[in-house]
Formats: sequence, structure tokens, C-alpha cells
Amino acid sequence: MSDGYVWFEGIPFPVVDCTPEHLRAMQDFVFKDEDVLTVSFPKSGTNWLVEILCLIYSKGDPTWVQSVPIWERSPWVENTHGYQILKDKEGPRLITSHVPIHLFPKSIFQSKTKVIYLIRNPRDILVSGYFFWIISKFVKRPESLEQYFEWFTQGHVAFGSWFDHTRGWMSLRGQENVLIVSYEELKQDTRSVVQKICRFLGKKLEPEELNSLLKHSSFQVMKENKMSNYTLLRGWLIEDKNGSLMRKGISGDWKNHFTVAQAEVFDRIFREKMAGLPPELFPWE
Ligand code: PPS
Repeated sequence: MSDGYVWFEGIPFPVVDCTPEHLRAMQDFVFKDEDVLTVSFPKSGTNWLVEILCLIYSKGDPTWVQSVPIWERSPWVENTHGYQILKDKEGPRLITSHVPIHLFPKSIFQSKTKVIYLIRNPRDILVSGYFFWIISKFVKRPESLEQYFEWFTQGHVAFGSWFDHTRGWMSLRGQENVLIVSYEELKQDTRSVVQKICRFLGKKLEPEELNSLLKHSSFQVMKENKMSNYTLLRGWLIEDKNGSLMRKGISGDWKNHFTVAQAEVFDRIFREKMAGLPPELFPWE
């Protein structure tokens, strides 16, 4: 560990369960056609999407999501613990990652693994990250939102620049085995997006199974589910005794935290960094 991050190929990674040696070994991870990979920049709503995928695979039955920690149901390939579980697992695997595309195991590009890339308004990601990192021990702790704003816009945060991450993974859009989903559309019409994900995965849920999925992946129910809300990490990686992954679960909270000047700076950086990409890829204000 140095300066609150593990560094690998110039990108900062969290200090928990992640080493440069592991990240190097991870390069040889072999993806299988039947795997389903969730990829996102941290704080995009990853765990929400994973909960939905678990409930699709259990046909709406909540037993699995209520009895096994979320990081064991869909392990993180970049974590040593997750990697061990994945390596030995037979059959289709749910896999999660925040790794930027240029450092990702190359076997993903030779397989038919279904990839879901989850995006979210980076302003909300910034705010969500700030409030999580100040109560946890995963990454370098910012002293203020102003400071974290600087780090984030310069790409000096866990997994690097949001802009590079998004540009990188979005370059796969249009491929048959790749689906792009946004937090905002999930919030707006969860049912329709879940149906779209089911079609993508070739899965079918009966109406009552879908209703059960929607209930058990809702913010309120996930907030109470200790297998999904990260409260199992309290007293170890989460220092605040009330700390949880489940903070507000809304779109647009950045408006309550950015100053007018920060909003303008962010708009300018967004325009510069994302120039050339169709604006409709980013369904937020
Ligand atoms: S992490 O630590 O990077 O894996 O975090 P991640 O899961 O990507 O993102 C955490 C944010 O997702 C919100 N969340 C949800 N929103 C709506 N509905 C549901 N069910 C849900 N589950 C998680 C969580 O509250 C974090 O966002 P903020 O804005 O901080 O509330």
C-alpha cells in the first residue's frame, strides 16, 4: 500500500484484497461463454444491478440474496478472494468488476461472455463516492468534497478517470454480447430495464417472479438486507457504526452538493473529455 492506493500500470486501485501481483495474475483469467460480467465505474449502482442479476438467476426467489454475501454471489475478479471463488466455480458464473478495459483480462474479447456495462451520471458518482470513501477504508480518504472534486475530475481516484473508463468500455457498444444500462433508466422504469436484461440474457421470468425480483432489489429492501448492504463490513472496512452502501439511491443528488462554479467546471470537462460520443448515450440532465 502506498498513499492510500495500490498502484498498477499507473491506475490507483483500492487497498483491500487487491495487490499488483494479483492484478498481474488476473490478466490470465479465462472467461467462459456462459459467464455474465457486470462492469462499472465505482458508485454507478453496481450492487443494485448484481442483486437484479442474482434474482433473475433465482427466478425471483430471495433465498440466495438473503443468505450469501453479494461479493460471493457475483465475485470481483480484481479481488484475491473473489478470484479464488471464481477460479474454482463450475458452470455459469456471475462476475463483477470495476477494472478499466485496457487492464482487463484479454480472454473477455475472445469469449461470448455477456457483458453489461452500467453507467451513471458522473456527478452523482462523485457525490456517492465521496460519502462512501469518508466512512470506509478501501481508498484514500478525501478531506472535503472540494478536494474529492479535484481528484475525481483529474482521474486521481480508485480505478482512474471516469471519462477514460466510460469511453473505453463504451467502445464495445453495439456488439451482440454487450448491453449498456444506465442507473437513470433503471431508476425511471426498473421493470422495463429488467425485462430488457432478461431478453439479453435469454431468460424468462413469470409475472410473479418479476414482481418478487422488483421487491427484493428495491432500495428499501436492499437497505435492510445485510447480505447486500455491506453492513457486514462495519467495524472493519466501514468505520461508521451506521455506515452502509445504501445511502440515498436517487438520481440528481449532485445538485444538493455542487456549487454553481463546480457544476460549470464539470460541464466543461465533460464536454471536452466526452467529445465525439453521441449525447443520447448519457441519459441524464
Ligand atoms: S460500489 O461500492 O462501487 O460497488 O458501489 P455501487 O454499488 O456501484 O453504487 C452504490 C450506489 O448505488 C446505490 N444503490 C441503489 N440505488 C437505487 N436502488 C437500489 N436498489 C440501490 N442499491 C444501491 C447506492 O445507494 C449508492 O448510491 P448513493 O447515491 O450513494 O445512494
